[in-house]
Amino acid sequence: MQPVMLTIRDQIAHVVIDNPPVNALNQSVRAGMADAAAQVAGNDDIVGVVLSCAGRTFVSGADIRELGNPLQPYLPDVLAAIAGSPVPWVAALKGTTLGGGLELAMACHGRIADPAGKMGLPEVTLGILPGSGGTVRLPRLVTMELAIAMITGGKPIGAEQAQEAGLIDAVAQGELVEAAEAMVRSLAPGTPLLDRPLRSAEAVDWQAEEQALSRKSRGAAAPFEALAALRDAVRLPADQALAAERERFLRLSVSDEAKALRHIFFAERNAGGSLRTADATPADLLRVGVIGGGTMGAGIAVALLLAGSQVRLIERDGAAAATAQERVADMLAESAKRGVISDTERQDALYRLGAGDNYAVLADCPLVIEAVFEDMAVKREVFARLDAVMPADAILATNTSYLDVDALAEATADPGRVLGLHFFSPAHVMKLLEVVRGRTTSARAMATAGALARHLKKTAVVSGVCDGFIGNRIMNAYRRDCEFMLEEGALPHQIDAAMEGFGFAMGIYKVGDMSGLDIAWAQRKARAALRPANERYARIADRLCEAGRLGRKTGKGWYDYADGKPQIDPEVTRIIEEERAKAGHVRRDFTSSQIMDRILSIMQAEGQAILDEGIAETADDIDVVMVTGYGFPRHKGGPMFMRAAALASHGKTPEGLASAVLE
Ligand code: T1G
Repeated sequence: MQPVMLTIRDQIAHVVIDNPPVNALNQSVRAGMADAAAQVAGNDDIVGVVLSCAGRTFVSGADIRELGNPLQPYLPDVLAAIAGSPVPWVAALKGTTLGGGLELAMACHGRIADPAGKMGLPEVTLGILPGSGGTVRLPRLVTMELAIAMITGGKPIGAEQAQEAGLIDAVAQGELVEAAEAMVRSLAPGTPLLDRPLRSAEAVDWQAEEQALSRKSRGAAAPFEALAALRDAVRLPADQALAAERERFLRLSVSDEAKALRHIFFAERNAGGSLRTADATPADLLRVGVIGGGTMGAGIAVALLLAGSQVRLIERDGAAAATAQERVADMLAESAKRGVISDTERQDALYRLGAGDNYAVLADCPLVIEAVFEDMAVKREVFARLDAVMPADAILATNTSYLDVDALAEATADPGRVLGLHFFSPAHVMKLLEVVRGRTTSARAMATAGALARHLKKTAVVSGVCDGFIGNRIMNAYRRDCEFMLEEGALPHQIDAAMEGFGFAMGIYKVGDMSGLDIAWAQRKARAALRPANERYARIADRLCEAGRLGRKTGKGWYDYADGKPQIDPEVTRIIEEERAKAGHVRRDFTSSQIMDRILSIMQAEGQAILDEGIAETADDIDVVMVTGYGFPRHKGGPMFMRAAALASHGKTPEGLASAVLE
């Protein structure tokens, strides 16, 4: 089928792009559009063109699979033909008009959008910048200030704001294509967009914009290139600015950053492969039980409520249930305050919540998620009670970050219906979900986890059972090695600075202080007896905890927080030096790149072990876990991607990873 169709009705050409799922501008769409523009130019009967799309959305951008491999016809040439058309084109925008899609719309002479439409230039999130006139056309429609925000930040805006700002001419009240047709018939010829002046460009403080980007970008290059392209739009005539933008675009599309971001774009969409192929009917998610209303349980309840489920929240007694209910209400109020939901949605969500202490009410929930205290004995008791009340086909999930899901499953009458769900805190905000498949977890339990992830709009990855699953196991491995580096001569702030310089939002010691050092301490104590006597073990973290330094909550941890901010503490340095001496190490200096090389190689070795043991399904899934759940910089693509890229640059073939984006 042709991806671009042209039909003429009453002297109006209707050009329709039909390239599911998101009408990406691949080579055949570009060829079809070039053809349509030529047909329009060659037909004197046509007085105007309405450009629209089949399916749920207008064009959501260039085809990401073709980036870095430009094929003719090129988009800028197609857009120049449309902009220079003898008759006006009006773009009818619905769904998400993104990237090259918005550039296409801006090359048209009028734009009208569905009220729910969203428009943006998200190219920086793919390590590139708009490559077909976006940086030159957008600041002629909207103020330079908004153009900078949209292009360097990548976030789309809604139809109403787009109209107020000047990006579109109207929001359609009735049927979109009909409204577009009425617009094209009434459009008066105006000055071509590229001949118009920039809007409010003189008001911009470019240096301040650059400084603001430095604070946000965590070392990514594309936002700075995008800002520079916008500055070119001020300094250069439009045709030269277009050429300069194209040069930047072509250079960036083959950069390591762009390859890494394309890798993670597709890795996220392919994550949790076996959840999608599980051959069974998932449990219904209309009513879900949650046991435990602490931070985690309440967050899970909020996530479910926001997705439209009814939630039965169970606590150990009436008073605890009331507190849990309040916690959920507070979280919902916070979401409403931040504008994530409306007040009506907040009320509606609360209305679907029931809290109490009677397990019997769970009997009509096809799925129950337990999120009580992280202790095997406590969880076993909960599962025994669930066994007694739940119908035989209900699925029982445990929210755990460490515990042995198989051991818990064995404590129930039907281990097949048990699985682990590792949510990340706050559970209604964080996108990642580790689905832990036990030895005996059934296909139906897996299908239910897949349905739950889609329901909650989370990125789910499947993990086998092991200590810490994928994410915490890798984090524990490199945290342990960081302590060895402390023993050998590094200091906490140097390790944090190296990680932050690499692109982590926060180094491991600041993160530790924020979440508290006591949980990991309790785990180390619990496992002390199992540790082989000859295994290397650094006692520094234990010494801090023994001294009452449990992190921010006690005012001291790896840093001192006396004045709110993390300060280097000589007491910590002294403890490190004492432990270094005891371990018999001679102090040596570490550079930031030596620190990062070590952290990355530990992450990669542990990641490989996780793959070899069959704990993770793919190396890409490991990258998704580290990027979405553990602060690994997205623009580096994840530890396994970096390893594969390094191997490929030495002429070695990476095993099954990211090969599509490495050439
Ligand atoms: N190219 C190729 N495939 C794409 C695609 C794209 N641009 N966008 C989505 N897909 C696939 C995706 O892999 C998935 O496939 C399916 O469509 C549904 O996506 C010249 C250079 C549009 C908001 O950055 O933000 O234009 O997994 O699961 O949640 O200057 O996809 O089903 O096989 O995400 O409803 C700029 C990226 C490109 C938009 C829809 N455009 N896409 O979200 O579904 S660069 C973007 C999105 C550019 C110009 C430059 C989202 C979405 P599969 P989905 P969704």
